[in-house]
Amino acid sequence: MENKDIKRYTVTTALPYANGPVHIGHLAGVYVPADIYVRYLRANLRDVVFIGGSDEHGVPITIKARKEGVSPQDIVDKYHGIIKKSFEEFGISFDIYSRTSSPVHHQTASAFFKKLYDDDKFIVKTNEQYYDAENKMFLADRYIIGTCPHCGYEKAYGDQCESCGTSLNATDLINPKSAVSGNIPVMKETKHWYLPLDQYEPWLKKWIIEGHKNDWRPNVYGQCKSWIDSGLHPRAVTRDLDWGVKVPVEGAEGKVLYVWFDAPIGYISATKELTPDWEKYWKDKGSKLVHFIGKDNIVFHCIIFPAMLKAEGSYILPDNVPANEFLNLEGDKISTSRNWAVWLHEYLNDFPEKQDVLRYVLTANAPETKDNDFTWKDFQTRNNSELVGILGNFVNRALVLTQKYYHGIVPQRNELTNFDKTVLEEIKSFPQRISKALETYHFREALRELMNLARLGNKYLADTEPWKVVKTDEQRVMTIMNIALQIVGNIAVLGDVFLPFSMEKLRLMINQEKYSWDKAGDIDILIVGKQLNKPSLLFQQIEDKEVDYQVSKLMETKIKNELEAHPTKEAKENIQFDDFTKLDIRVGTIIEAEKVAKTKKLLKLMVDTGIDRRIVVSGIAEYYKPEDIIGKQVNILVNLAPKTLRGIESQGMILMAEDISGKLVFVEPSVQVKNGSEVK
Ligand code: B3M
Ligand code: ZN
Repeated sequence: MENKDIKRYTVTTALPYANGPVHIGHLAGVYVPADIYVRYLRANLRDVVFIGGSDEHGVPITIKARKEGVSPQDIVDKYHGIIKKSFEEFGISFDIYSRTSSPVHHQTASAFFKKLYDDDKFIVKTNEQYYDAENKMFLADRYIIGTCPHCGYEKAYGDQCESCGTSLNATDLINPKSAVSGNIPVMKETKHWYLPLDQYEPWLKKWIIEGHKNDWRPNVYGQCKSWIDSGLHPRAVTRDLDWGVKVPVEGAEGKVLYVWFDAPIGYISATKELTPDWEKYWKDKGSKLVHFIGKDNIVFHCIIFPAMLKAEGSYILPDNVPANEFLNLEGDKISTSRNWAVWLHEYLNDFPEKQDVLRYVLTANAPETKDNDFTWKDFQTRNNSELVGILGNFVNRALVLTQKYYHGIVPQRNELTNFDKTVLEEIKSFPQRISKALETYHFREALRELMNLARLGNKYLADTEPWKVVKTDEQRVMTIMNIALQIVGNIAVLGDVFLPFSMEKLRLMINQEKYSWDKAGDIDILIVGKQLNKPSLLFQQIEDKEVDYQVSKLMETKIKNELEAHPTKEAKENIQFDDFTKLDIRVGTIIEAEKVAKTKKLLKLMVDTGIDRRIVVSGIAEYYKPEDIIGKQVNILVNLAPKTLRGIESQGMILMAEDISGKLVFVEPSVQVKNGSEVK
């Protein structure tokens, strides 16, 4: 990558809504890769600002406040604090973590809108929008839920379908309903300001489709292209809500900026808060703007925000938007509302001081090109066989042997074998290998290269066997240990961008300051005669019981969710004893079973009721195979009027119950009883 013209970097991360804590999906998708990238830039002495903050406006916040019966300000105050702390604890090294409720942001966003307004960049439209008459409110964005016209997902929001990622207008939804009351909305007239995205289409085509075909990730480029190809339309940038940045023009009382208009401006406001020199990071052509986001935010960062910046006129545009796909958890989509997540604050409670383990696993398994799955088993394996088994093991062997043979003093290199020379050359190649991957946003590959350096160390020790040679050739062992230590010293420099907590520990062990990458690849990074400190283990094994506990926590959540999805029905109206005795329920045995042809759900059963043998058609084929239920005792209602199903007369009904997943299960007598025995 040619970086000669780039003087500085502006790196932003999506501003999470301050309506809940953050989980591993956030870290994996956005914050860990961004942090690695920024640590890499800093280690290469580049001028960089790393911007983060909470998104505190929009319907996600007000819906949460409504649910909890508190004010939106209460909600954002609470979660901004929790989120900020989680990021700090995981070493996400923001230069500033701000919030969009800050006065600087309100001024900045307001001024941005005003400039576009004054420059006539908006169109004004009055039209009818969905309105909840009972609650006297317009139903913007997530206040309206309905079926996505593109993928059929039934809980798509008025501004976006979270299932297929399409950005929507409320009127696109099929069967729209108010998220507040469930009511069917009415239409009511209102006036709004629109950004005419259609006018930016030719420019966007040139800029993205022609200009970024080769350097943007295929998933990002593909989404943009399909958006542009399907035609862009004016998009409202104001809303009838009372929580947000007030629209600063006449005739806009009771209106605020659309959250997706104000939130990305939050990156600019935060930079302003950080430094009076903010403009050079946003307006100087020599600055490179990079947005780290998740895939559901692509359209906003690649189309809408750039169009806003272009309309304003004085800003640079994003150079790249390395969006990740999603991380699933144990095979299921991460979901805040279903509590299907690993929350960062809970992780640190259960695995104190293991931030780097999570950073490592989430990078090694990063959803860079497709959705990936986080499993606790994989977490354990990667820790035990990679961090402990490869990296920790190599460093420990090198340092322990140095203590043992030389009281921790770096020995000199003597005569070099060809193998030594190749290994020394290879050490020199690693900075370039890792840097090439990082400059092009291939974080998994970069981490793999770091591990390859540790693998090289392990192989070098295994092949040279200093513990054997020490008995016969002391000169040789000095050389071997010197070379192994140069690998350790290089790991400490290169590894710092990925594993900052462990590399700080390692630097203490080897008495090494935090070098820039100028030092990386140096094969005399640990100089002869240097005194090293006593080593301790960099990583610890994670035991089965620790991950089993995590899995059991998730299983509890799953059961709880399923119970909630199938709430117990209320008792029916009372009946008299006589009504009950009219039911003739007997114990019978299934003696034959077969599928009813051309149906999915029906089984034809022959039941010995003790009274007779009769045919019953039962809707359980999805849950049971015929061969598995022959011989089973069941409860059967024998005096139900016969009914013909698919041409078969069904004479009775088998009693079933529903398990938590909704599956029908037999209600059987607890011991074998005589067929025909009455159930009463
Ligand atoms: N708050 C959406 C999200 O959390 C939104 C990102 C804003 S980035 C400017 O996914
Ligand atoms: Zn959809």
